[in-house]
Amino acid sequence: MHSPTPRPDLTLSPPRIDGARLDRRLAALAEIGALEGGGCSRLALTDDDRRGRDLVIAWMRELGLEVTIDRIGNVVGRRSGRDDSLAPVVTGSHIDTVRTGGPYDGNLGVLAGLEVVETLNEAGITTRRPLAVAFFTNEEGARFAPDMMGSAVQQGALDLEVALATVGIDGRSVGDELTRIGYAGDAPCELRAHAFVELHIEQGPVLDREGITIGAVTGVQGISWTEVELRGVSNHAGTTPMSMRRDAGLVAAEIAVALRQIATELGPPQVATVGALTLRPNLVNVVANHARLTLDLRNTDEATLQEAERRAFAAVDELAAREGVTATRRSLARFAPVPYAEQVIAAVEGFAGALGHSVRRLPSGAGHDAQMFAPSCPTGMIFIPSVDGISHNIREFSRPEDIQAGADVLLQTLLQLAEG
Ligand code: HGY
Ligand code: MN
Ligand code: MN
Repeated sequence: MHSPTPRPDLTLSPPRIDGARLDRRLAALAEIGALEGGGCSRLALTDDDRRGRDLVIAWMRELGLEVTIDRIGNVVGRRSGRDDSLAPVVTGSHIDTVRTGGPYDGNLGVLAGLEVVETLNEAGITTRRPLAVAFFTNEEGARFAPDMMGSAVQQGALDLEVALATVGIDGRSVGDELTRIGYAGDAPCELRAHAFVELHIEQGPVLDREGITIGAVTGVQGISWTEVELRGVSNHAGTTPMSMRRDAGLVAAEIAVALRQIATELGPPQVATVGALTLRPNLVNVVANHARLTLDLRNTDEATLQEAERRAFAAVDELAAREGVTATRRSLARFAPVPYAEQVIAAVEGFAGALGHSVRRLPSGAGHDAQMFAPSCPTGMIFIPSVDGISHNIREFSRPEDIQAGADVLLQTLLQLAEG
């Protein structure tokens, strides 16, 4: 599935990024929220997220970018072009992580954007259009659902007040936490881009398994997140006959098994995950009277994703009724599949080839901030391999040579778009 030979009309601009400098910034940012044994944890709007934000903004200012912070806490560093009346070409990603985060998920896209800026500064290149490097609030959605929250608000896919009122898994609201960490900005949430390109690790096994360096991402699969609450009856684990139980813990476990069965029946690319599960009272000798669990369903095809939801919700209702447990559902996030622009996909493919890298097209299994820009401007993503396909895991790793390759393709793609 390697790419066709480079298109003749793709001329490479001279500069190349400084991969060692980019690696140093990645390592420095990964120090913030560093975990024992590697990886980092910077859940959105925590003190560690604030420290990460402060560091990246300091770098933005060192590079001469004009920094703005909007009302949902998105940070945009803008670099002037020859004609500042034109809409900017934007790149970026996120610097919040999951609890078991690696150093590259999101961070690579933001810091590669800064590396592009520093490379252009050194080369004395001023693009026709302004460039902007952004990081978006709460891309992960692990503390506050939905994911891609900041970019969704900025691009008009989520109401600002709804987002600010969102209460997270620890009972605090987005608005309160933004204020607490000092990132409740005053700029309006309305960045309009001429085009948007995001560099990101694949977070899956495809490129690594096929030995391919660059992914020209064709789009993002649909995402459905649902919170399920189960209410049963707590009782003594020793004295209560099995026939008399209303065991919320049992039903939660059966739902997890049912989800795996649904994904197996529908076949790839359907995926289904129960990622969060808490029982109450969560004691060895008490039948659980309450369970909270989350359902994460994804598919590249909207109709199949809806079928997966139908089967999952039916399973929740049937399994709960069989055990005499009540079930309630609440949607946490719902995004339809998003296609990226052929113009950008082809540019990524062409520049990867022109730079001598193997490249293939593939969809994204993970959600990304880029998908929020796709409805309003030409948008695309560049993937580099995740070794062993590992991500959302402290063992997440991408090779320096692949980081160099991805950032060079980003530079070339941004330069082409910024002259358009
Ligand atoms: O869940 C996702 O797809 C992303 O990591 N927010
Ligand atoms: Mn990410
Ligand atoms: Mn992630």
